[in-house]
Amino acid sequence: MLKIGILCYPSVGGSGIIATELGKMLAKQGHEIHFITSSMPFRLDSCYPNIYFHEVELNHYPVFQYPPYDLALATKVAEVIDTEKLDIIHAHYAVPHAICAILAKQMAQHPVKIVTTLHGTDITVLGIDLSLKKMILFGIEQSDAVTAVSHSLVKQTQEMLETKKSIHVVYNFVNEIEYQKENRDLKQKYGISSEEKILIHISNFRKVKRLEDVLHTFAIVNKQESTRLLLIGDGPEYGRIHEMVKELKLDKVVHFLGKQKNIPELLSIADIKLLLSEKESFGLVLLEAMAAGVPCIGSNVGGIPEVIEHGVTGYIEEPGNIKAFAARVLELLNDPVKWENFSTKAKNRVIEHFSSDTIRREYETIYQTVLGET
Ligand code: GMT
Repeated sequence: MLKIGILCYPSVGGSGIIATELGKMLAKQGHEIHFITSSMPFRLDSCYPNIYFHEVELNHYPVFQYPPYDLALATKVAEVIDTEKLDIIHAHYAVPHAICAILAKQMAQHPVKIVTTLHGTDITVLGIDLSLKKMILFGIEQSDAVTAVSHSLVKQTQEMLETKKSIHVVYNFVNEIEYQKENRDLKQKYGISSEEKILIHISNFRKVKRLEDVLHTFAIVNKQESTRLLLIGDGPEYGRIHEMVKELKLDKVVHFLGKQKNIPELLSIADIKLLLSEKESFGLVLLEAMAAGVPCIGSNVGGIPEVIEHGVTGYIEEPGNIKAFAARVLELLNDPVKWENFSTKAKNRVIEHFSSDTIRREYETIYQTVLGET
């Protein structure tokens, strides 16, 4: 059994969810898991006997103009490597986590291997910034193994950073059982009648998610079909989108639910999931919807086509093509037999291609390979 340190963003977000759920699964297999983060990962919601949490505390010495989080993290990681005799550090994101892991490895006495998982934003957003490019490249090249969550992200990383480093694709996954949870009463609780169909969008409301396209798509659909739109999440675009809803006179049919923990239950009342982003390395929310049997409509960018099987579990259209998105939504809403078929195939696709056990084993194999155990 291995001793694994996990570095991730503990807040809501796909990478934090993947890191935490992976840690929980590895712990179930008997590995000892050490989360080293700024606060308790939000999915670490009950007691797990072989999961440990090490909080990174900031130094507030007056000599620092800003408390240096990255240095505090590296110091803490080095301390945990030595005290717990860690075998592996699994860093989610090249910057800052892989960089901190590399620094920690140099400070620690105990030998450790570094596995870095790229989740997208470090390449598609930070990678474009020339001042960070060299550091991201350093983080990738100094890691003992690097994984990315889609083939598209591997290609983009290799092209953008001009690196020959081998990057393994390890897809994201969901806990399939969790997404079987149903709460049909929720529809009534939100004042939605049983005849009305529900479109759902879940994100951190960043510009890259193109929420205005979600709204405009919904506006076209709502003119023809009695529908509601659930917007789940919060972020920089929240205020602007709220204004747009008022301007479009959709405030009675668009529900802003903010950040929610009970995603599986909300998905159980949804009919279509929309993810119309400009950039998306994978789209974990699509997988969550598919696991709950909700057909997805997404934009043809990044890793989305690796998740949605076009014409089988959902549809993919060019980003910004609102008319095409709306036509696809109406096509599915107006054909219950097709909808049912897509729903079943979506669930099956999750089990066949994104099963949590398979993905956990893939990560275990990578750990064993870097440790020279295979
Ligand atoms: O989508 C976000 O803005 C959050 C970000 C994160 O770090 O959690 O998501 C990225 O990682 C997820 C987990 O691997 C992927 O499912 C998302 O597609 C990816 N987001 C982007 O590439 C924009």
